[in-house]
Amino acid sequence: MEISKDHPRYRSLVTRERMSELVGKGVVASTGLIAHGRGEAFDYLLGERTVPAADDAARAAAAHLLEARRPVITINGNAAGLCAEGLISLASAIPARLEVNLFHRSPERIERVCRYLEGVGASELLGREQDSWLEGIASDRARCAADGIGSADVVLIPLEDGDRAAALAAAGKIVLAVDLNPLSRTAIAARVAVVDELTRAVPNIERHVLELRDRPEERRRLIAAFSNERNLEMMRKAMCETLHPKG
Ligand code: PTJ
Repeated sequence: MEISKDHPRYRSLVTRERMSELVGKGVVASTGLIAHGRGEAFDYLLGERTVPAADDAARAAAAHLLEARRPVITINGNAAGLCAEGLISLASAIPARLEVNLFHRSPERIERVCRYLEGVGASELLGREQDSWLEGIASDRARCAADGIGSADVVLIPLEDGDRAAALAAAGKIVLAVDLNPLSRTAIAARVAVVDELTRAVPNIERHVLELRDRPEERRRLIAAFSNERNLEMMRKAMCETLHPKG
């Protein structure tokens, strides 16, 4: 479809077109478009910008990623379709492993998502071999890579489903989420939920990683001071303020 650059929703329309094409290629799940639409609705409530509380969460997430012994970033179809290059760049800045881990999984789809990521520069991807299990999930969605999620201490999960976020937390991992829905089970289960649109959140986390790299004391101070509950409350307030502007 031809989209005019003058259209006020140009960026959103181009992203929708790309996500829809990637459904055709088997990278994005068909229900991924529904998840994307839900994300867009929450982003409207944020004014489609990174609000200060989301930036605080991004900085706390960066601090955790740098303090981790074995940090892993998981990638599903939506995350690949929206932000493949950004996630690859973030992983190399930390450095962290990248693991493809899908909700709607089949060996063919895992292969397609891996190839898509490799096509835009990913190397040493985990996820083709799923030789470990997460306790607390009663389906093959519990499967993960022993060298990745299985042995990670800190896991960044963009756009994850609530069951797996809770299972990762129950397995003793520090869960960092990027999810525009501040009411989601994922956001609530996370140690740090960054309530921001993925393509804004990922480069922002990377910026904080670069700033905090040589500042271990500040990292530990940020981690100790961060309350996910309080941050989610601020994010809900930010959304209410868009709905009911003062003055
Ligand atoms: O590729 P698969 O098979 O692993 O499937 C991926 C999806 C996303 C379909 C699957 O994990 C799923 O169904 O997720 P949920 O439970 O719909 O949750 C997705 C969450 O991401 C929702 O809370 C959305 O609000 C949020 N979200 C959607 N788009 C964005 C977003 N958050 C940040 N940035 C976005 N662009």
